[in-house]
Amino acid sequence: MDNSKTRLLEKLASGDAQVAVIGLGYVGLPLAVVFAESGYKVIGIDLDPNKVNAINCGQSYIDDVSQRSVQELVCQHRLSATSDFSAIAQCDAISICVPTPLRKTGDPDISYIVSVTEQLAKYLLPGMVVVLESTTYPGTTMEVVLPLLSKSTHRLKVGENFFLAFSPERVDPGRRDWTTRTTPKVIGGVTPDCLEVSRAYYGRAIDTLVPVSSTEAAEMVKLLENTYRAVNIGLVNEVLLMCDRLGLDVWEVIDAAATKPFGFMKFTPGPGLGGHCIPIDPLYLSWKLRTLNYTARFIELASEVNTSMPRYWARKVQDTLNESGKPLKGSKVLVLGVAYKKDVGDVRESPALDIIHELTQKGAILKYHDPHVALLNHDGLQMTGVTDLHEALYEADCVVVVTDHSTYEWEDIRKKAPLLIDTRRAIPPPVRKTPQPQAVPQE
Ligand code: SAJ
Repeated sequence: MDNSKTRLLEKLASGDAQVAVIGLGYVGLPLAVVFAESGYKVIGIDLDPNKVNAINCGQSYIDDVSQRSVQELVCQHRLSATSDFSAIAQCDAISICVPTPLRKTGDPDISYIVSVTEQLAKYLLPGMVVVLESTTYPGTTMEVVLPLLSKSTHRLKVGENFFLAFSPERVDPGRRDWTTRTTPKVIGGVTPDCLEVSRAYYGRAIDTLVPVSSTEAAEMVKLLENTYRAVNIGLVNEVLLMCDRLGLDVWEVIDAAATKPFGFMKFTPGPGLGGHCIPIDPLYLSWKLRTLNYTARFIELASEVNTSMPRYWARKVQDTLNESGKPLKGSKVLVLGVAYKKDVGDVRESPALDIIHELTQKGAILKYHDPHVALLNHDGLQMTGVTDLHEALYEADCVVVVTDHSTYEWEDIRKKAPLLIDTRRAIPPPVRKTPQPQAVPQE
């Protein structure tokens, strides 16, 4: 009987294990730091030399990872980085945290997973454990990663002399209350021994593990989590469209519904869905189901509603200017916030980009301000953010709040903006007095 598992479990338990984290983005770097802080010696692997150099110089480029933590771990030689995959040969445990975007066709693009796994297979040795973290469709670990790793020249047998699992990332950029270490982590192995080994690997650094019966179950858990968000955001965006036609204030309706202490979870309408997860992950699931001749109707409908929101808000700008006798064409429009959500600097899939595109195409003159995004060079848009917000507010014909960063002085903006479209209800209307829920005196 191969004793790879026993030896690996001993290494992981002793803390002498050497760990590799492939992909050092908003998921991989926090994971590498948490592994190093738990006692492992960690080598981060990334193709981007800027990321590699920054880490080796003790710098963090991820808001949620402190400079100090990277500096200390690098000085203690518990964290380093390289672009050289051969470092894997010295490792006992490897985590893959690479992006899983969509192709232009809207189909899943797992090319990063494939290319990294092909590199990994060259250096995979008996006695290693591999965990895939990238969000992907159910079956990827078994149908794509496992066959590629099994091609290794070392006659590897999964569950016997090497171990493979899937554990979805749950990083919520900008969140302070739940961290990589404290957020419960789902994990599923190809075999029971794979699950046992990967739990020993992660259990040293993550407070709570949630084992499931397979890698496909773990892959599906993640997609359910993000589909749940996308569908509920789509629902409240449609409720906004309904309230618009009913002449109701959707935020008042949602705030009141949210007083229900059970059976309701508050989501808020907005400019549309941004980020590299929520707009994309559910489409991995609907794509997989289409290959099984099933149409994931909720996912496709939610995507249709969410992607229509930038056009809805651009029309609102046009109508508001029109009501004040100003054509959109030639009007100066100032967008406040271009990041995909508050208090982050990431513009990937940001609906602000679509709103800017839509208004520019109709002849408006666009400027933007975002305290986290000095330069916009994305999706064919190249703009420099204004630095003097107050001057920009006075110069604008219409101001659109797209991202409600916490640092904005909303009362000041309300006073200075000639016309204001608020896609986030960052600025409650001055007049509406929301009747506070009254506790009925007990008889
Ligand atoms: N949004 C709304 N209304 C809402 C909530 C969000 O319009 O009620 C918008 C946001 O403005 C943003 C988009 O949806 O543009 C996504 O928002 P998000 O809060 O889900 O942000 P992400 O994508 O950075 O993080 C999510 C994580 N969020 C939470 O759990 C709160 C989580 O689903 C995943 O850990 C992460 O994606 C991921 O990596 O999958």
